[in-house]
Amino acid sequence: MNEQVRIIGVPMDLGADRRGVDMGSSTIRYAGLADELDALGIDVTDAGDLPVPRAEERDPEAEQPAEGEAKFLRETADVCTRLADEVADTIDAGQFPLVLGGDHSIAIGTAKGAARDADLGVVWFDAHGDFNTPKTSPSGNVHGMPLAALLGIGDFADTEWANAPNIREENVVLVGLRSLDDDERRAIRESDVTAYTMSDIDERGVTPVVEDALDVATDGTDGIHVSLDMDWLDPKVAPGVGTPVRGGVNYREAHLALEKVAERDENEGVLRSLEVVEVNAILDEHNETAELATELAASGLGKRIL
Ligand code: 5AB
Ligand code: MN
Ligand code: MN
Ligand code: MN
Repeated sequence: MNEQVRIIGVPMDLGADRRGVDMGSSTIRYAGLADELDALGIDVTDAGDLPVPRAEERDPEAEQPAEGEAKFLRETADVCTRLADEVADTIDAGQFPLVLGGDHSIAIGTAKGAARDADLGVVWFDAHGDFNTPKTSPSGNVHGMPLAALLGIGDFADTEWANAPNIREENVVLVGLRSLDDDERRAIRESDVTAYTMSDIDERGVTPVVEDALDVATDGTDGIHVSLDMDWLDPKVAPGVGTPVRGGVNYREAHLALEKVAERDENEGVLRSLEVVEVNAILDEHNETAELATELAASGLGKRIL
């Protein structure tokens, strides 16, 4: 593990239909992230939050997206372009980027930045596939599209700000799926990404599934990005998310998964970036989802019980 961590907040909610996810980075900081990492002997700097336009600031006369178009795509492109630069600069400076969302659309920027001068594997902990394109999306919300965007699927093929040629489908793994749209399911099946559902975790247990995921993501790559959507967890332990789906991993399974990431990184130095997204402060109960996000980041960065 890199001993120097740079926290980058992205108070983005334009990619989701719900307000409240823009406060995610504040609530995770408030839950004590810096102290938690400090206690691990990590040298923490906080870059603060990237500027993100608010939905209300938009010119009401501006054109609304038509059917088959994504909402706020231009604003999302601007934020993700800045974030990608910030992440790439952080890695160049010998620091480790820990990105706090915001909604999951920001993963386009994080992973694009981490893949700038490296072949990157991606481990995506999520209830959802995030594999929609503007054409297939039932909502138009970009937080349901970031993986398709990074892989240049459909209309995303020509989007320079999103399509990341250094990320190969063969090195992308989804873990914990339990809610897919029909076209999205088809697109995942047709692609070369690896997808583990909650049933795989139920049958095999979380450890072998995560170990397999890490094998896929690290195979022939220079490093991996781990993207943690808090709706990966069961809503009973992580109620503060905008798109909860029953039947997710429990508290201990989530910790175990992130501990496996840290263990692999300790042995092989594979982790290039980590992000935690989709914490919704308005829907949370006593900040418990933000606290859990903080704990899981610490587990991923090497916190051990003994
Ligand atoms: B999240 C849905 N598939 O595209 C869509 O939370 C939900 O980043 C997307 O995983 C959930 O709107 C996006 C219905
Ligand atoms: Mn999700
Ligand atoms: Mn997601
Ligand atoms: Mn969500």
